[in-house]
Amino acid sequence: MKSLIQLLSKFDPATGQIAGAAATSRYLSDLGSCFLDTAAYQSALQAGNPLVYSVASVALGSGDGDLHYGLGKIMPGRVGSEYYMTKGHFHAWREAAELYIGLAGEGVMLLEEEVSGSTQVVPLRPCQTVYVPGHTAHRTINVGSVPLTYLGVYPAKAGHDYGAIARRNFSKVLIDRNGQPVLLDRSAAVRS
Ligand code: S6P
Ligand code: ZN
Repeated sequence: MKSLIQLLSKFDPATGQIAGAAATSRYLSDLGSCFLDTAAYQSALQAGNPLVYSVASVALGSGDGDLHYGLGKIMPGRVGSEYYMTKGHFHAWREAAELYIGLAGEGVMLLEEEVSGSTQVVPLRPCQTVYVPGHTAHRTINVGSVPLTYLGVYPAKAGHDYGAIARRNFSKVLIDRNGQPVLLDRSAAVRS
């Protein structure tokens, strides 16, 4: 049996930390291939290199039936008219689904199915869950004015595949138009 300290975790949505868990921080300079407006990205970087998001992860076991989970915290902000967001990934083990649980703030999940390329935008808010099926790239976006925090629970063997998204990015972008998030085709957004 695992010890109580392993079975129980204490997390703080305000700080984005889980007691005793390692955290990964992503700064603006880590997200070069994510944003549509490269000029806005370069000028934002010249002004500084802010923290865009952090993820504290708990990875207790590695067996087929084990679960890992993470606490994500995405800061409010924009690059040009695009909101701060995560890099986004497929799971390396494509069958792996994931459950997101909204804790604070106002977010959106951008889902893109690998084979069909079909896209869905699903709100991520406190006391709401978003089920991310397998074979689906997922990116989390803060469309609000306060930090967005959430838990993501996934099979231990899910892994992360960032490569496919780094090469071609998501086919859709979520743009702030007059204070409202609007979904556009990436190709159309480039021209607009
Ligand atoms: C892991 C899960 C989340 C993300 C986190 C950051 O499967 O989906 O914990 O790792 O939202 O996103 P990303 O794309 O930088 O890993
Ligand atoms: Zn994931």
